[in-house]
Amino acid sequence: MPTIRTVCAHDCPDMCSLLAQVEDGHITKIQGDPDQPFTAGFACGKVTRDMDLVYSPERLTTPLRRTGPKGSGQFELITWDDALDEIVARWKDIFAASGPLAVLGYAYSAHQGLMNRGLTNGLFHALGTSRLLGGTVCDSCAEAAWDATVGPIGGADPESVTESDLIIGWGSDLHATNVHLWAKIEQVRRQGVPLVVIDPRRTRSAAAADWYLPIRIGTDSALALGVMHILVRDGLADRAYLADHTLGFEQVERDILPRFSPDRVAEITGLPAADVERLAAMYGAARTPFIRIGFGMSRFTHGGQNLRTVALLPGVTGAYGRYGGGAMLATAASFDLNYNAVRKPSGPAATRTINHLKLGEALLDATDPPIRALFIAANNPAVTNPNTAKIRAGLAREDLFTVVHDPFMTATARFADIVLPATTYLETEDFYRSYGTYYMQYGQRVVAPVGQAWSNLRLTQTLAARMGLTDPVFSMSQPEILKELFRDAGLAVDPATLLDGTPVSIATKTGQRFRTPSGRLEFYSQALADQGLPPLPDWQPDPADATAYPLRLLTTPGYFQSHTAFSGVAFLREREGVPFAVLHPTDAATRGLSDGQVVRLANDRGQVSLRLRVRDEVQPGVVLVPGQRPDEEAEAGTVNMLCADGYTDMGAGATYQSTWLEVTAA
Ligand SMILES: Nc1nc2c(c(=O)[nH]1)N[C@H]1C(S)=C(S)[C@@H](COP(=O)(O)OP(=O)(O)OC[C@H]3O[C@@H](n4cnc5c(=O)[nH]c(N)nc54)[C@H](O)[C@@H]3O)O[C@H]1N2
Ligand SMILES: Nc1nc2c(c(=O)[nH]1)N[C@H]1C(S)=C(S)[C@@H](COP(=O)(O)OP(=O)(O)OC[C@H]3O[C@@H](n4cnc5c(=O)[nH]c(N)nc54)[C@H](O)[C@@H]3O)O[C@H]1N2
Ligand code: SF4
Ligand SMILES: [Mo]
Repeated sequence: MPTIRTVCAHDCPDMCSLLAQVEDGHITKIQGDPDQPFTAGFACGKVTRDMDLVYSPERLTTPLRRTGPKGSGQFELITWDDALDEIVARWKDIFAASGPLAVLGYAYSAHQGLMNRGLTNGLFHALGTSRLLGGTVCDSCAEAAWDATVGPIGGADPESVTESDLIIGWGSDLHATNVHLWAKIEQVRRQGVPLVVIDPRRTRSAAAADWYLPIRIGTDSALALGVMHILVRDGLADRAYLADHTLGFEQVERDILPRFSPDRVAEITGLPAADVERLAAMYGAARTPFIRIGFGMSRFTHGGQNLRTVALLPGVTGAYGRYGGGAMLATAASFDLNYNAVRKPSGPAATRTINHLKLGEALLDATDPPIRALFIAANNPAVTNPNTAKIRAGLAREDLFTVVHDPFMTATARFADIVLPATTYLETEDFYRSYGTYYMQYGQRVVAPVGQAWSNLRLTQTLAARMGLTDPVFSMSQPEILKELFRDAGLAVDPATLLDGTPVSIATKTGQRFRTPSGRLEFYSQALADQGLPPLPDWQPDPADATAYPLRLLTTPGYFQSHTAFSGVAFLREREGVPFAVLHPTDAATRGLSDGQVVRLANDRGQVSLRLRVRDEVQPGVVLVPGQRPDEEAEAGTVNMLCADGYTDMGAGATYQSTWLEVTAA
């Protein structure tokens, strides 16, 4: 029975190397590859079920054309030829009447392959349409904050934790979102290295840690500054490292740190002052403390400042200079590939961009020209974007020509005029580079497409040809595109050696390098000052603190669901359980609410009905809703109906955690 090595393409930092067993053209088993050290022979509990994703009875298998009102979900079967004829005819009409800016390409990250993901964006770049300013729903704030501090370069290698003497999971539920790093950390803990978790939710990672700090949402910068205050006070700052590798620490020391005494930090964070002292003492005593920074702490109004301040901490003790120490947010920026060959084959350098978070506004309000056609792939904004009511109002426009390419009939696809069946990654061939490790790997197609499903690559290349684009990349095979990705790239690797699927690591054992304008870790950032942002790390209360609603929303990842990418797998939906909200016992008691009842979560944007769980997993004042579950799985609605769609201070990112609401009996 053949075993095919491939790469997991789900949006996940681990980027596992997988072994898939195939019998009579059918996948029978998926497991982790023992020959990739990070994957280490196991795949997560979601992906070992990916046969059920591929062969889900809910898969779309043919193109569909809308027959009922928008959003009604009424469709008829059509052929691929008819679907493509209609799309191309409509786009050409719109180009002629309103220009290419009236079309919006809105494709995102559900297939992490550089070709299947990148070339869809390349199509819209070459066509000169309005383009998606992507990733603001996810990592744009965190990345902008990291770039302003460390520079556009990856952080500490997760495989270096074998050399760490203290590990801090700071705003990242590794058990859910980075399970292979969790496994590595477990090994190191057996040798006595402590794991500290700092998170407003007592996550599974927090419950299993050596020490858990239940921090108040959005106050990590205050905690980091409190730790710095104590390090300086106790003579634990590495003055030589600060002088040689950092910029502006003396200003922080003079103007900022005096305001962050342990007592004030305790007031802000909700942690006892003694715990702030203990954390600083532990951090100061460690030689190679490793901080895994998650995106969670960036998803509120001051998220950039919050994350950036945490990323500065390893500079104070010089931990950035030692293998095993430092901080890791992501690694992708270290892969110097020729991405433009795929993402920008031709087309205007500048065009109208639409922030990923503002699809609703763009569809409802854009003028000059208004958006008349929308193409969505690998993205389910009717569930995963904040302020969902606005998104759905935009998608419901009868005069908008919407095409959705997805393996499943999603909430978004139900609003489409044409729905096109997409393959899953197991039915595609592609090249991958991780965003949470330093591996890159070529992934083979495991099985032929199910039904009439097409890959993103095939659809993109076909549409490009029919729209008259002649860029060579639109007619290249995957191995040919691979060569382009390495042409004039910073990585000295012969792409031909990658085609056999061997995982290759680009990790080095040096200390952290900095790619900021100064070439140093920037406590003072002129780039931020130039944008009118505070150039020094600091903490400010959230501006929405004065809201009329008493409870603050916390949204977190699902353990057996990743956004909506696995919602077509019945087994995983059941494992995740019915969508629920969590309140602390005191908040439940003051509202007369009890465990198990259906409650209504409401604010000015909308209302959602969920099962209530009463637990001290969160602090008073917080309502936790894990995952983004589609409406039909919940009592009513989906969490993003409540979520704020404002921008973060950096990177114009999402502010899910700047959402306030009330919970009552349904
Ligand atoms: N199982 C699973 N895996 C996933 C995903 C999934 O949904 N499910 N999503 C994938 C994707 S697309 C991404 S981007 C990554 C995201 O993975 P992460 O970087 O881990 O980010 P988040 O999912 O935002 O949340 C991580 C943690 O941040 C905490 N948090 C929220 N606000 C704060 C705060 O103010 N301070 C602190 N200290 N912590 C805070 C939350 O409680 C949560 O436990 O994971 C990927 N992997
Ligand atoms: N409230 C709240 N909302 C959030 C978050 C949060 O923490 N809180 N997290 C945000 C984050 S980090 C992210 S990344 C976004 C994710 O949001 P989305 O990008 O919308 O992610 P998914 O729900 O996984 O939807 C991806 C879609 O792509 C489809 N798909 C899978 N493979 C392929 C393929 O190969 N080709 C095509 N064409 N389609 C495919 C899937 O079936 C699914 O419908 O959600 C964000 N939304
Ligand atoms: S841990 Fe992440 S990369 Fe690995 S199999 Fe699961 S989803 Fe894929
Ligand atoms: Mo994400």
